[in-house]
Amino acid sequence: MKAAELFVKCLENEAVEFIFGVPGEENLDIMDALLDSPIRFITTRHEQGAAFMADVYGRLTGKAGVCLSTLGPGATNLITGVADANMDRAPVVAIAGQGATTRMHKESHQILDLVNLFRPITKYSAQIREPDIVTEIVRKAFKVAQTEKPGCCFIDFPENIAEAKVEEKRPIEVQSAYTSAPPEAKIEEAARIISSARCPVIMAGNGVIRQHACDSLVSFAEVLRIPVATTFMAKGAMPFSHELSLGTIGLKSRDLVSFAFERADVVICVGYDMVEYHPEQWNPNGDKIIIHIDALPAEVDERYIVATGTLGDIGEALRGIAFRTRPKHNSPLKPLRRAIVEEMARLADDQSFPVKPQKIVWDLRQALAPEDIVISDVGAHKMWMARMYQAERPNTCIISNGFAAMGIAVPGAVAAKLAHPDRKVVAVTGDAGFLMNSQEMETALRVGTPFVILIWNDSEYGLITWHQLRQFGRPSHIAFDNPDFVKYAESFGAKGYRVDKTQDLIPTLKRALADDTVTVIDCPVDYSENMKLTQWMSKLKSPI
Ligand SMILES: Cc1ncc(C[n+]2csc(CCOP(=O)(O)OP(=O)(O)O)c2C)c(N)n1
Ligand SMILES: [Mg+2]
Repeated sequence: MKAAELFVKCLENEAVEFIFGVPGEENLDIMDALLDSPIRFITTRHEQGAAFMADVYGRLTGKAGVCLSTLGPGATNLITGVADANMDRAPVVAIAGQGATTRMHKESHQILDLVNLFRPITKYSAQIREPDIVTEIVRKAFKVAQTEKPGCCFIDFPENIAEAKVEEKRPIEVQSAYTSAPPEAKIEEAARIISSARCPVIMAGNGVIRQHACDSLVSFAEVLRIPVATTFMAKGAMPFSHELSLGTIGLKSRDLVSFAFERADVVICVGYDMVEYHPEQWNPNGDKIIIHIDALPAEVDERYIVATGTLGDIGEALRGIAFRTRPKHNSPLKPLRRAIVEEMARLADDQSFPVKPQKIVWDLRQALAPEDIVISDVGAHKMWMARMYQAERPNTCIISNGFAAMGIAVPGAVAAKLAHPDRKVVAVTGDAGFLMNSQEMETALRVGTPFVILIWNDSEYGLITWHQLRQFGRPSHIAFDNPDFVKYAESFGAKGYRVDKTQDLIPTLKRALADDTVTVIDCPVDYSENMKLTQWMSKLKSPI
């Protein structure tokens, strides 16, 4: 058999369902071998789209998403999505074709040293130099990508190796690395600290979702009566409707939830990655007693000096600590929840136009069921979604907050619909981020993944305007013109709607969700609320 055929067998052995990618000259043998495989190839319109699809598929399923490109420019186009997956801890295996090993030592058409190019944005980057090592490289890439903390692995596959004959052999058996239970002594120590805490609070990060420890988190909070704030990427780890939920933390300004951290003496960080929300933001004086509950040791940071920690299975740790801790009767943080819930609903009935961000988020929540999935792009809209979207279940509000790359929402929605065909999917995006990967609407229509794209239209790089106004009081080079998004959608064969008055938003969302095709909703947004929020936050008084 050819090495390319063995390679595809190895992917089947890893239970790969989809490969997202763009075919090229240097991956001809893989593309041909895929014709005889049950793996579904999703042909995308840009390699960045393919990488974002693999990224979101990996994040939603815990199984590595797979993307594929050709060498040189195809591979460099993968980079943003690969870096995003790696920093957001999404398991991904990225594969690129490569020129023959007989021309790699010299200046040669489209050849780049891809293994080194991908090294800083992956956990493992390797070239298949011999047909014989296909099985080991593929197994290693999947194992490393899927092991805590997950991330991206890169495989460079030269064309002459792909077409070379290889002795028929079996792929290596799939074994997942086992996460051990944390040591008893550390559990005892954590329980001791929490028992004597005056005002503990929990910061839940994406590790809780990755390790399927959400139920354990909720029981832990309930048994010990400790309120929980989630990071952007942990939205839904604790249902927002739960009386112990304080919603989401992560804005760089002091929001209501920040008061919980100002007041707390002990912060219990569970599955928390500081790439999302720097400790400087919530522990400026470095005086919090920090308990670190995660699979791996904490990153070094001046403001994250750990009092104790448990390494290993998060669910086991939470159950063990809850069992040994003396619960408090009432948290002093309780009144904070009331203020947070009130703030969420403050503009629920606002009918002004353009639509206020708070109202868009509110109406979107009303239009969707708890298990439906929204994927936010990156911009001011992401801040509002993170702050105000009430997620009830894990992995129902996907936000990129490690690398935070614009352009993820539309391709991400394709992957979400493929991973969960039974749920509704909405891509929430700015007008700028939308046009970065809007070509994947064609992919979505061709492969049959209906979803709604909700564009917050401000004809600006809104988040950057917000930062500029805050820092310098005047905007610099942030305005642009948009195409007619309705006609643009229609030109793809998708459906387009424009929201002309705020009352129309909910009915339009409902109609679009029922359309069973790709739909675009052009929704004008009133971003004067951004600076109003900044001013409101600067005057905020603690309700506790
Ligand atoms: C690929 C990429 N380029 C640039 C940025 C920096 N950036 C973050 S948000 C933003 C503006 C986003 O504009 P838009 O998509 O219209 O969303 P809005 O802020 O208006 O809601 C920019 C330029 C980024 N995060 N990712
Ligand atoms: Mg915008």
